[in-house]
Amino acid sequence: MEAYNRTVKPWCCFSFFAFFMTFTFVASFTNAETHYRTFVVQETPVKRLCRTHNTMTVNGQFPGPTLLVRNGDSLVIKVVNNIRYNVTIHWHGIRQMRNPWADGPVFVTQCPIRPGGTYTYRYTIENQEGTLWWHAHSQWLRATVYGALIIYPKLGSPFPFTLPKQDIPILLGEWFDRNPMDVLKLAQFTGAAPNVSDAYTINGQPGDLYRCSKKETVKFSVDAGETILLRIINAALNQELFFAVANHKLTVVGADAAYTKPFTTNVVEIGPGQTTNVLMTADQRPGRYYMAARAYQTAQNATFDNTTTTAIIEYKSAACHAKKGASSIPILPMLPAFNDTNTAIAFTSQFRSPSQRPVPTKIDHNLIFTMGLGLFNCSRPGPRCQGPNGTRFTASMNNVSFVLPTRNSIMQAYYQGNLGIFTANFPGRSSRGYSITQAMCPGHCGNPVQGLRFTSCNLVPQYNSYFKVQVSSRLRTTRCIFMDTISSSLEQVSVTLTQVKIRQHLTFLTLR
Ligand SMILES: [Cu+2]
Repeated sequence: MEAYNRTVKPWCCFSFFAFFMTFTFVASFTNAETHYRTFVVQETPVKRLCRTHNTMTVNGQFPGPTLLVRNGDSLVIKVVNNIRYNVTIHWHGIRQMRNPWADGPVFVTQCPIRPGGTYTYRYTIENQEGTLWWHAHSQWLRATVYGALIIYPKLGSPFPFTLPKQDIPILLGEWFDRNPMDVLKLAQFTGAAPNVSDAYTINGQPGDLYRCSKKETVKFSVDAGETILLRIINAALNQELFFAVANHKLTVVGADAAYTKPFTTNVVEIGPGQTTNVLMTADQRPGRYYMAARAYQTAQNATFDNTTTTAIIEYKSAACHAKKGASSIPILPMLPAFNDTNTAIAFTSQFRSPSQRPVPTKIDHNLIFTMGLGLFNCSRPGPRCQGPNGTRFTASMNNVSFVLPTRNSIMQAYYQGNLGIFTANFPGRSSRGYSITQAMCPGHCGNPVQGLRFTSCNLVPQYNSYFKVQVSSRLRTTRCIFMDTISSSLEQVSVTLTQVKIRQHLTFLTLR
């Protein structure tokens, strides 16, 4: 008791302050949770487009389980491989600060989990909020092995908008009416473009417009006047997509686990890997409205899946209206033309940070990445050269094509100083001159140097070093991207027949 009667002396203040700080520090940690999950990768019968396939899934679910976490939480996910292929899981968009071993690209940050094997991913979410997703990162397993990763703010931290009661992940995918692994294998053998998908899907279902799919079309019930949050994730393998909801405006509030300055749009354009959060108010006549997605495709003469996937937004009061004789056939949204680049650019150019941020002006490194799909000349025509005019398609960056190691992962090799696995001289610009502002590459764009293994370890910047990176697809746009830091995460960028688009951040690039 006596202690309480003492006059407060400065050291007391200090000790109280220290206690307060320690308490706050500990409290901020105790608020964070650790989520333990087991992902069993397994074959599961899945029927789509009238046929049942033994589909690769996680825990028998397609799409896979949704992870719900908070900023600051840790995840411990044990992956058990019960399929006949090697597998890894990538946590798409997670910065993986100090956790590069948990990033997942096969033979880049880790060796694959072999059939029968397990691997436990451990990482912490650091200053990211919004929508991300996870997917397999070995060959084309990601066609069906994927799910949403939703990051809420820390307990007690507010959203920058009122969080609607209905918070709905919308996973857009591509469905192949054959084993996607075989589709890839065939393309890698022939050198020609891989077969296109047979359907797009919303939360795993193609929707009303495809054969044998009507009954399982995904439906969302809404109250008239209510606002819902749609977390749109493009989990398609290669295809950029347009997305819209008939008669309803969408307000973009976030993308790729970052908030954005809100803007309203009729249509969303979204590249593979990207996520876009939109608010939608059910302010139309009670009824049934399709949400729909289809391709945005600019590559000339390239075949693509030109079908349309749908799900239904159904006003709860619409059932009564239907009884009164009103039509219950949903209204389809007007989607832009497949090659409507103006609409795509009008959409993406509206992205702004919610608050003004200083743009770094001191540039330490200036890199120009030219990415595209080249043609590799074969010495003589044959079954392995079935690309245009007896060539093989070869993705390249700065005219260097990438070959995955088979004996070790690049990062392991880097840490072990095993220089036989990679080279550290990846060029900061293309060896050939290109007009990087030209929309299309005139004629033949040159052959990539094939078979060079590279890693950009020599370019790993220190925290806070500034990079100015100009990314140029030889097929479309030029963008400048500033990065305040690059995590040691390695992100695969798919270079396909279409364009490459990188919206927000660029980590490492590996081409297949
Ligand atoms: Cu990814």
